[in-house]
Amino acid sequence: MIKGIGAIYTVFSGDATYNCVAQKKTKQIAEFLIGDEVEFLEENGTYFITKILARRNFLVRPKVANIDQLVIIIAKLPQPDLMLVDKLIIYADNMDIDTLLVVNKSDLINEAFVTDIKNQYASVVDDIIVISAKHHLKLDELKEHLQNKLSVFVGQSAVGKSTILNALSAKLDLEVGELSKKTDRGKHTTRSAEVFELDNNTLIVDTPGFSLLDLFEVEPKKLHEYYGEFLEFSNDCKYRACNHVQMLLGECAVKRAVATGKLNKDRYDRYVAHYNDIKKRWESRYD
Ligand SMILES: Nc1nc2c(ncn2[C@@H]2O[C@H](COP(=O)(O)OP(=O)(O)OP(=O)(O)O)[C@@H](O)[C@H]2O)c(=O)[nH]1
Ligand SMILES: [Mg+2]
Ligand SMILES: [Zn+2]
Repeated sequence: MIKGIGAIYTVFSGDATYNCVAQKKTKQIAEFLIGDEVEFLEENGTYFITKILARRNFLVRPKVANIDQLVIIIAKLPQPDLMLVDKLIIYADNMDIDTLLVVNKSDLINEAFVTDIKNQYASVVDDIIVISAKHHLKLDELKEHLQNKLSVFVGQSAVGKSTILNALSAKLDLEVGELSKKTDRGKHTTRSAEVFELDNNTLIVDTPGFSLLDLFEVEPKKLHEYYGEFLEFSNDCKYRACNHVQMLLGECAVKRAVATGKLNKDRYDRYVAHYNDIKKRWESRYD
């Protein structure tokens, strides 16, 4: 896995790092992205990258490839925008990236908040952890999840993305912002995405706000496929192509599961809102 700076690329291989240069030929083939898996060889004391291996996924902005996990960070304040969390999970799912949901600022929350988040997301994301960056609580657990991976931190402004990074590494001193007293919202302190190396082979991209989201939009009739928790019920819907929105309770097993508390109602209600939203946009675009 590489981390590039200028014309020198740091390549992590096993426990060692190598400073490599691109072979002329390789350079012509493609541009390197952080996270690229490469082959390299040594010639007279210089290491040359000879090949970029196929990418599992990549982002254009920031330029990273082979992302292992999206670390979605929320807190009680700023008030979580769970529709945004839902969209990030869909985005990750589509790119085949794992998801870790981090509830930060545990010093400010009560049990009920955590229980609600777990009810909504336990079956949807790969893992949920509760930490406090400010008070250094459960950071070891977070570290374990990050080890030997390329992670991208995302979340609303002021949830504590940069604070977490500072807490994870004594080397870092990133700028952190306050919540606006008037609106209880963040001030977009981090301006551009940047990659940090915690250990060999452990890379983290800190991002501002939500620049990722505009890149991908699901087709309305496929949206339900991204709500994994619906799956065990949807086979019992009367119609195969049921979208779990317009159908009656008697026809839609997903709706019945919501009514009987087997599926989380908040998640389902946001699904309906999301569905109607993209449907409207698709219709105005293609009609
Ligand atoms: N109480 C408490 N406050 C925290 C915690 N973690 C971060 N904060 C505070 O949250 C505020 C925002 O933190 P940042 O790290 O700047 O948030 P960010 O997500 O990087 O925000 P942007 O860069 O704007 O996207 C700061 O005032 C931090 O001190 C925590 O665990 N507990
Ligand atoms: Mg920040
Ligand atoms: Zn249905």
